[in-house]
Amino acid sequence: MRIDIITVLPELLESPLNHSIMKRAKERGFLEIHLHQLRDHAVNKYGQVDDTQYGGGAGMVLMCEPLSDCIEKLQAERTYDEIIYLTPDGKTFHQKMANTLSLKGNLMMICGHYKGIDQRIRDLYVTLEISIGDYVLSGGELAAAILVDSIGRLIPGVLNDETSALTDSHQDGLLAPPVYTRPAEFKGLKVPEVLLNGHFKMIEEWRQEEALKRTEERRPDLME
Ligand code: 6GU
Repeated sequence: MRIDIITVLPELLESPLNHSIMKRAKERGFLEIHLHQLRDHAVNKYGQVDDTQYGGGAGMVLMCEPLSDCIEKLQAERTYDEIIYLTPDGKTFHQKMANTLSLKGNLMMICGHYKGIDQRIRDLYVTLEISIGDYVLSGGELAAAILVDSIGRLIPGVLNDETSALTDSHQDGLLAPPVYTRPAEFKGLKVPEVLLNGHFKMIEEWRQEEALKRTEERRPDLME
C-alpha cells in the first residue's frame, strides 16, 4: 500500500510512523508513506497557503490552489482508491473502516488546519471524510498518524502470529479479554487457574466469557 499525506507539518508525522510495526511494515515493503509539504505549493514566496474566510469570522482557511496543485500532481502519477480528508465533522473512524481501507492500494490523506480547508476542495477531490472522535485537535496530522497505524497493521502480511490482529479488541466486535504473564502470583494477586492448566478448549471458553463480560460492563453499546 502507498499512502500520500499532504500537510503543513510533516515533522508531526515522522516519528509516529517510523517505529515498531509501522517501521517493520515499511522495511518489509508492505507500506510506503510519502509526506508532502503543502507549502511547496504556496501562492507566493512567503509560503502562504491559508487566508481569512469569506463572510468574516476568526480563523484561517487552507486555500484552494496549493491543495489543488498538490492533489493533481499526485493524481497525475497514479490513481487513488480514496482521497481522505481528516476533519472533526467527518464520519467517526472505527475498526471496520480500518479493515476496508487496509485492502486498498493507494490512499491520499489531507490534513486540515485552523478552520479547515476551502469547501470546494472537499467538493472536487475528497472521496471520504473521517473524524477520529468527538473532540477537537489542532490539526489533522495526529489523526492521520492514527489512521495510518490502524490501517497499516492490518495490511495482509504485516502482522505475524505473535502480533495477530485476530485477537484485538474490536476486531470481532468485542473488547479483548484480560491477559497475564509471569509471575503466576504478584502482590497477592493470582493468575486465573484456567490459564495455567494447558487445556486449550477451556482457555478459549474462558477468554470468550471474559470478553463478553468486559464488553457488557464497559461498552454496552457494542452488545446489540
Ligand atoms: Cl480528523 N481532525 C481534527 N482537527 N480534529 C479532530 C479530528 C480530526 N478527529 C477528531 N477531532
